[in-house]
Amino acid sequence: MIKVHHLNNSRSQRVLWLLEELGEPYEIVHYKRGNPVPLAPPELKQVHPLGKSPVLQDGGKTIAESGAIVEYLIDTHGKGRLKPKAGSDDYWRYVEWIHYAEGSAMLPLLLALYTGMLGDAAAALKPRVDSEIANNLAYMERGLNVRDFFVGKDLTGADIQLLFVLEAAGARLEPYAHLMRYRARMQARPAYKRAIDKGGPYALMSR
Ligand SMILES: N[C@@H](CCC(=O)N[C@@H](CS)C(=O)NCC(=O)O)C(=O)O
Repeated sequence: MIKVHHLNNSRSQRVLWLLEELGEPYEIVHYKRGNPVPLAPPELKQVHPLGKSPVLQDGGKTIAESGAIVEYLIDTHGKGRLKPKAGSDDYWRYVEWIHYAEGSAMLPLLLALYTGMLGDAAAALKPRVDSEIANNLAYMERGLNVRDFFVGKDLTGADIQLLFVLEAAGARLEPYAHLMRYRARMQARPAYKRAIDKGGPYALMSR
């Protein structure tokens, strides 16, 4: 059976949500962030050398990186669902959004989180970090515009990857009406709620 190595308050929420959308049976191995330093416990390094979550195990394979896991699950267990037709324009938009989530959009949000911990020592970086966050949120806002989903007319893996970014943005999302509505709509999906029930309470740190 599929096994998800799940850290509380983390990107592995994406994987649980996706598995619930797919209706695929899975087992969760729970890990808890430390306190006061909210890092992953060392046991995760026994599953994958980086010691990060999510990690997926399926049929003898161990896969890290949420984007790779999302693509793997949709390609091997999706039965054609949750992705556009291979080779179509929508398919390449789907691939682009999936990579964009971790490759571009998360970086300034993580910088805000880390530099925020430095207080005044990081003041010189703040305008650049804030403007890059705004740049990315405005880009996603335009991407959604009149659509219900980031690609096509139905949920895809791109939505699974991007919702976490919008959650990590916290209150910074408020000026973006499409993104605000979209975030609420995705979080109201029954599969998303089942994933929260199984994965445990979920609250992200954001600055
Ligand atoms: N790009 C990776 C990021 C993985 C990652 O950094 N996961 C975080 C949780 S959101 C983690 O495990 N943090 C705990 C730590 O660094 O100790 C992905 O998308 O899976």
